[in-house]
Amino acid sequence: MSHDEAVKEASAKHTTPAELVGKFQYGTAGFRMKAKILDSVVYRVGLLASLRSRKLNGQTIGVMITASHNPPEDNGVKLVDPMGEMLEAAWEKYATQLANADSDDHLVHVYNELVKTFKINLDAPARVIFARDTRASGSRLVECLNDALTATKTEVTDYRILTTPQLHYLVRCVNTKGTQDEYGEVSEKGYYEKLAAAFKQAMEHTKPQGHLTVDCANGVGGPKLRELLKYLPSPADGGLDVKVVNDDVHKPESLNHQCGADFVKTGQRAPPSSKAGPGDRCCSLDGDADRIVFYFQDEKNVFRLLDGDRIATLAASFIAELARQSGLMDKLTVGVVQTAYANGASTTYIQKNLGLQIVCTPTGVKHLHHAATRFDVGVYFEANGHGTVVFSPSALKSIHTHQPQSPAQADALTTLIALTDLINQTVGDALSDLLLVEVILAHKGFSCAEWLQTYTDLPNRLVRVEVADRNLFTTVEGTAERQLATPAGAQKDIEKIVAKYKDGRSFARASGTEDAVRVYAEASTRAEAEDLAAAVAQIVRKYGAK
Ligand code: 16G
Ligand code: MG
Repeated sequence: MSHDEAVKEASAKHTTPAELVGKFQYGTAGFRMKAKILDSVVYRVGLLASLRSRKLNGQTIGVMITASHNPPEDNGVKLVDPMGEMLEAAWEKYATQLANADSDDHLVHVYNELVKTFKINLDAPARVIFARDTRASGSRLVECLNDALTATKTEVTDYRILTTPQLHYLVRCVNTKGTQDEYGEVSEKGYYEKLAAAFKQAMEHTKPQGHLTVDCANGVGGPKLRELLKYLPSPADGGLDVKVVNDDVHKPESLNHQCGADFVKTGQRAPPSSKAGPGDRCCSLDGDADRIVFYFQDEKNVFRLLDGDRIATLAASFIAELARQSGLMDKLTVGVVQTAYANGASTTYIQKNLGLQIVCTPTGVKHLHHAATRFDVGVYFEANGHGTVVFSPSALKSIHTHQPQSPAQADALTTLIALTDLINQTVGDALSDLLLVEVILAHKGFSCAEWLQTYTDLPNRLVRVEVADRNLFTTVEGTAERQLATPAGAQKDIEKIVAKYKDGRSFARASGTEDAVRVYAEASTRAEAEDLAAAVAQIVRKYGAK
C-alpha cells in the first residue's frame, strides 16, 4: 500500500463529525475539548508529529495527551519540539488545517501540501514518543495516535502514563543523547534520579522545616510524586516530610474536582477536603502536574495564597543572591518574565527591591518561555502557577567554569549548580518547582508567613464576561495584552475609568481556552478593585453586545 493510501485508510476509522469541521483550533495549549470528539484530531496530530520529525531530520517529537485542569470528560493533545519546548508557533496553523480537513481525501491533500512545502522525504526516518495523563479516554486516544504513527511508518515509544513535564524532559533527553548537551537519562527513572541528586546537593547544608501537604488534583501528579519521593531522603535523614492528598486516580470523576491548582487559584480557597491547620504549608498541582500554587491559613484562619508571582519573586531573589555570593553577579543577568496578570506589587518588588529586569509577555507558557531564554537566567511564572527558570548555554558555561575565591563562594556555587539540574528547563514542572520552593524556603529559613511578608499584594479581581463573539476583542501588538485594539473605543472607555482609582490598573482580553473575555483589575483597596473590575466588565458587555 502506498503512503497516501495508508494515511487515507487509517483516517477512515477516525472521521470528523461534519458540524465540527472548521471549529478546531490549535490554541495556547494544543487542542482541548470533550474527549468524545477528539479521535480524528488526535489521529491528525499524529500525522503532523511524523511530518515534523521527518522535517527535522528524524529528531524525536513528543505528543502529550492531556487536558490539564479541565474536567474529567475533556481531553487534549499537544506537540513537543525536540529540545522539549512547545511546538514552534509557525506550525500551529498546520495542526489546525489538518484537524479541519473535511474528508479523508482532503486530509491527504493537506498532508501532501505540507510534504511539498517542506520538501519532506517520506522515506526518511520519523520518530515520536508519547504519553498521556490518567483520564479514562486516554487509552482510546492513544489508539488513534498509534494508527497515524503506523500509517506513516514512524518509530514510536509509548511512555504510557506521565506528567506533561516528564514527557518534555524525555523528548529533550532523547534528542541530546550522546551530545555535549546531554540532558539526562532517557527514562522516567532517569528523571527522578536527576531531580533527587540535585535536591540532595542543594540541601547539603540545610534542612526543610515542618511538613508539606501536596494536593495532586486526583491526577497523574499523585502517583508520580509518590514515585519521586522514593528517590529522596526520608524525613529522618533530613528529607522532605510530605503528605500526599487527593491522589486517587482510580475514580476518574474526581480529577480536578474540588481540588487542584486551578480550583485553589480561581476560588482563592483551599480544597474543602483540606485538613491543614494554621501555618501548615500546602500546595496544589493541576491535573497534568505542570502547574503549582502554595498556600496556608494564617493565625487568624484566613486563607493565604502564594501563587506563581510569589514563586517567581522567591526564585529570582534566591538565584540573584546565589549569583552574587558565588562571585558571578557580573557574568549573569537574572531577569523575570511575567504576564499582565502579575500583581502590580510583585512587579514593583522585582524592579525596586530586587533590582532585576522585567519583561511582560502575552498569556501562555510558550510566550514567557521564549522571552526568558533571552536572559542569562530567565525566571518566568504566570500568576496561575505555570513556570520555571531557564539558564542560557553561556550562563551554564560561566557557572560550571567559575573558580570560587572562598569557601562561602564555593558553597553558593554548589547550590547554584544543583539548581540548574533541579529545575526542569524544558517547561514549567510542578514536581520540580515543588522541590525548588522547598530548597529555597529551607535555605532562607522561611515559613509561609515569612514568604508572604516579602511584599503586600495589591487587591485584585478577575471577572469572566460572556459575550456574543470574543474574537471581537483584540489587543494591540506589543502591549502584552494590556490594551484593546478593538472594538474601537473600548480601550478609551477603560482608561477613563481606570484613571479614577488610586493604583488602578485594568485590562480585558479574549480567553484563549474558553468562550469568554477576561477582565482583570487591581486598585489600592479591595472595594475599589471590585468596583473597577465591575465597571470594566460592564464596558466589555456593552461593546460585546454590539
Ligand atoms: C493555557 C496555558 C496557560 C494560560 C492559560 C490562559 C499553557 C501550557 N497553558 O492553559 O499558560 O495561562 O491557557 O487561559 O500554555 P485563558 O486564555 O483562558 O485565560
Ligand atoms: Mg496543566
